[in-house]
Amino acid sequence: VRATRSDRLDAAGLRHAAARVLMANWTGSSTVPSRTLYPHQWSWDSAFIALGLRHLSPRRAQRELETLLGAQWDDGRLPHIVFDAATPADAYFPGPAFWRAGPNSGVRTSGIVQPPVHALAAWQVYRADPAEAARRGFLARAYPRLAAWHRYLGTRRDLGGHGLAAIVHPWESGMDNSPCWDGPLARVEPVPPSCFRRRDLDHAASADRPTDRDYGRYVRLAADYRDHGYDDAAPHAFAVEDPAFNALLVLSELALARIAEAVGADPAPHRRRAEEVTAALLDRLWDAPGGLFLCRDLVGGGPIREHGVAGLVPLAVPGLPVAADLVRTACGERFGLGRVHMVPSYDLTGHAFDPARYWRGPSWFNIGRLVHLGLLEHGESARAEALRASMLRAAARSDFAEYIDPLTGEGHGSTGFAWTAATVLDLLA
Ligand code: 9YW
Repeated sequence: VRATRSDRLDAAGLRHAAARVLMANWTGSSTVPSRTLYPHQWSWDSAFIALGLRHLSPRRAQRELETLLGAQWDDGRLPHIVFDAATPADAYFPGPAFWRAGPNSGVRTSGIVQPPVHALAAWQVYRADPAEAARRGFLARAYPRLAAWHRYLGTRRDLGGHGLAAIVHPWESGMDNSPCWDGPLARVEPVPPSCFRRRDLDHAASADRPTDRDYGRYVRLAADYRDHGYDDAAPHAFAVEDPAFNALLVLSELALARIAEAVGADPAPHRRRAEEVTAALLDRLWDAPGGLFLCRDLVGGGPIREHGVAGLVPLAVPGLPVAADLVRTACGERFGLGRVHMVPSYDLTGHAFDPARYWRGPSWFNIGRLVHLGLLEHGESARAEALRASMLRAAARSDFAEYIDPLTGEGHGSTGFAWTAATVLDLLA
């Protein structure tokens, strides 16, 4: 994909290159985020990938989501990884032998979850080709599974008891080593590095990745959850309400209401739930002085006073009453919208800001797309267009990098990254 390194790449060339990335990462039933770093199916990646794939092949986009939904557990949870049986078990850590998990169908999965982008993706995939979707019964089969997934989040995961879904592991946020987790993680005793062998460092620079100490804590939390049988009622050393996770739940409930209508079910409970989660977001996580949503620590108690990009994601919620404040924060010194490349994952002025290390500063394409949708939703079309141009430029220059340095635009992590390519297709459609 050498041609994509050019700054002057035309839209057709970029679209073609993005399609090539998605085709190269397709396994036959789903798409791997990266051939090197992440050789299985990841939950929220698949939703973003389906949003891009729908422009190439609505049928393949349906299949992507169906493969993930096929790995759903009896309690309704959608696992964050579905392991590809044809890939060597030790290609990724922690692999199937660590999680010892999966639904009764025999598919091997992890036992934690990721943000609920799936109903949102399913609705848009349906709309890309309603006739093909109807022929395959796509929505009718997806609806009960998506509804069960949301029910799981609304019941077993309402650990705070105020209507928000809680995450019980940093990986569940999708923003693994965000500085927002430093405080809550400080209470977790890391397992010694000798207890595991990281595979990510075979494929990426260690300065770009979480530290060994982070990994020791991730492994401890995941092993404890596993050893409690993935029981959400068991004690948790880490439990947090995250604004991005819950904002995506709102968007997905709204999409599920549309899906319900299309399949002849009652949309009202989904609309009601979207309203309830929005109200709880405002009530529990909004920080008016900072103009940003904050994460809330359910174990230590109280808001986590770190400014992560998760706090900007609720901008995508239609009718959000504090949208103007969020736009102001996005354009201010903390996130520098319009002055840096895309949207940084963490406060540019924050004590922990690092432009290269994963979720501690770098800009990510899936998040950029959500902020872009939020700007469009709230009538900020000029800013949305500038962000879109920044994303297309960054993807082209970085060979579809996993993430980029917000200060220089330089790519980091793996290249040929699936949701980067999918987001490009979505932005060019
Ligand atoms: C890991 C696959 C996943 C993403 C996450 C990202 C990373 C897995 O990769 O987590 O091994 O650290 O943080 O958002 O879904 O792309």
